[in-house]
Amino acid sequence: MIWNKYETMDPSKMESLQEERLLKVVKYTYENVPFYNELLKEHKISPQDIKSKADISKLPFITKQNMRERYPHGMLAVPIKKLSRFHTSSGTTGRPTAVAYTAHDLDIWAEVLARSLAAGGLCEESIFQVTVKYGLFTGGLGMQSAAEKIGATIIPSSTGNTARQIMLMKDFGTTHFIATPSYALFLRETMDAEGISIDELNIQSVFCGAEAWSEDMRRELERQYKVKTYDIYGLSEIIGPGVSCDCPEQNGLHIQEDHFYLEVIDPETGEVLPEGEEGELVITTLTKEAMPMIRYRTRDLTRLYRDKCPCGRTTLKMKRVMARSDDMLIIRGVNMFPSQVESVLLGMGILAPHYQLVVDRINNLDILTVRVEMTEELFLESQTRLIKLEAEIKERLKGVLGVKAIVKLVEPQSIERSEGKAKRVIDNRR
Ligand code: DLL
Repeated sequence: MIWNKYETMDPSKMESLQEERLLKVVKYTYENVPFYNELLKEHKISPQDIKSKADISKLPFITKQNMRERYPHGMLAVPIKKLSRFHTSSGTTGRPTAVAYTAHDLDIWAEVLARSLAAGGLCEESIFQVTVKYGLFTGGLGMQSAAEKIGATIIPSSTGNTARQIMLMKDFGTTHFIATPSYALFLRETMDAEGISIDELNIQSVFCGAEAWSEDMRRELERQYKVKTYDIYGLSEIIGPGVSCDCPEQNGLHIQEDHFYLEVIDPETGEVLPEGEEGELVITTLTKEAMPMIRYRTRDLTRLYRDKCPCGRTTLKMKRVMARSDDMLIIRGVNMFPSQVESVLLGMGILAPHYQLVVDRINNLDILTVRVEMTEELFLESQTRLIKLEAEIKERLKGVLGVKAIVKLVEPQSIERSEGKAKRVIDNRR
C-alpha cells in the first residue's frame, strides 16, 4: 500500500522540495554544530556558497571516523534536554557511534519506516513479529514505532529463543515479521527441525534488512516461506531502518526522498557519479533536528536510477545493497566481496544456504577457504560425488572471483547461526 503523497509526488516538485530543504539543513548544521562550522571554515566554504542542489558536491564528506571522534555528544545540533532518545550503531566494523533523536526526529523515522512496512503489505489487520533486537540497535524500537503508526498488532519478541519465536508465530497467528535474512533462514530451518510446516503458519510476507543478501538468497527465502520478501534499508547514522524500501515489484528500493538526499560517489576519488553508475552511497538528511548529517559516507555500494515503477511510486530508486566497500576482501591482490561467493554457492541449487569465508596468510600467501554446509540429502551422498562437487564449486568460484579457493563441504548445522547480523568472514590476517 502507498502510505502517502510523498511517495507519488511529481519528480520535479520533489526536486524543488529537496533543494529547499538542503539549503536549510546546511545553514542549520553550520549554525548549530560546532564541528560542522569548523569543517566548513577549514574548507573555506560558507552556507551562502550553496545556492542550489548542484552546489552540494562542494561540501566535504562526514565519515564514521568523525562521529567516533565526537562520541557521544559532539555531533549534536540541539541541547541534550531537547533529546528524546539515543541509539548506537551495531559496531560490526569497530567501536559503535552514538546517534540522537528529538521527538520530531522519532516521528519522521516512524513515518518513513511506516511507508516501508506498508509497501510490503503491513496494515491494521496485520500481526507483526519483530525478531530484531530491541535496545540500542535501531531495528527493534524503530519497527515498533512504525508498526504502531500503521496500527498493526505487534509481537515484540526481539532476538533469541528461536523455538519460542516459532511458537509465538503459531499461537498469535503472525502475518508478517522482520528479521535479518540470515535469521529468517535459521527460523525456517528450526521449523523444519521441530516438524512445523510453513503451511501451519499464517505468514503473508517477510521483511528483511540490516545486512547484505543476494538475489539468490532472496529466492531461497521465498521458496522456503512461500511468500514475498521485502528489503528494508537504513543505517543508524542517518535514522535507522527506513531510508529506502522494496515495493511489490522487487525491482530496486524506493528512496524516501523528501527526508534523505542520496548521491553515489567514486569511493577512490570522492567524485559524484552520474545516475546509473555504481559506487559508494552518500546520504544527507533533510529534516533531522538532533543530529543532521551532511554528505555522510555510508560505505555501502549501490547505484541510483529512475524507472517507471508499476507500483505507482515516483521516487528515485537504489539498487539493493549487496556489499560495503569495507567488506571487500583482497586475496592475493584480487578484490572480491562475500556476496559474490554467496551467489555462486546458492546458484548451484543443491547446497545449504550457510557458508563462511576464512582467510589465512601462510608463507606470505593469502589462502581463501570457503566452508559451505551440505543439505541433509547431500550429506548422504558418496564420497566420490562430494569430491566431484567440491571441485565443481571451486571451478565456479574461480570463474567468478578470479582467485582459487579451497572449498570444504561441511556437515549440516556445523556453521554457527546468528540471531542478528551474520558473520560471514573470518579474516585471520588481521
Ligand atoms: O542495520 C538498521 C536496520 C535495522 C536496517 C533493521 C534494516 C532493518 P546499522 O546497525 O547502523 O543499522 O547498520 C547499517 O547495515 O550501512 C548496511 O551496510 C547494512 N544494511 C542495512 N540494511 C541493509 C539492507 C541497521 N537492506 C548497515 N541490505 C548499512 C544490505 C543493509 N545491507
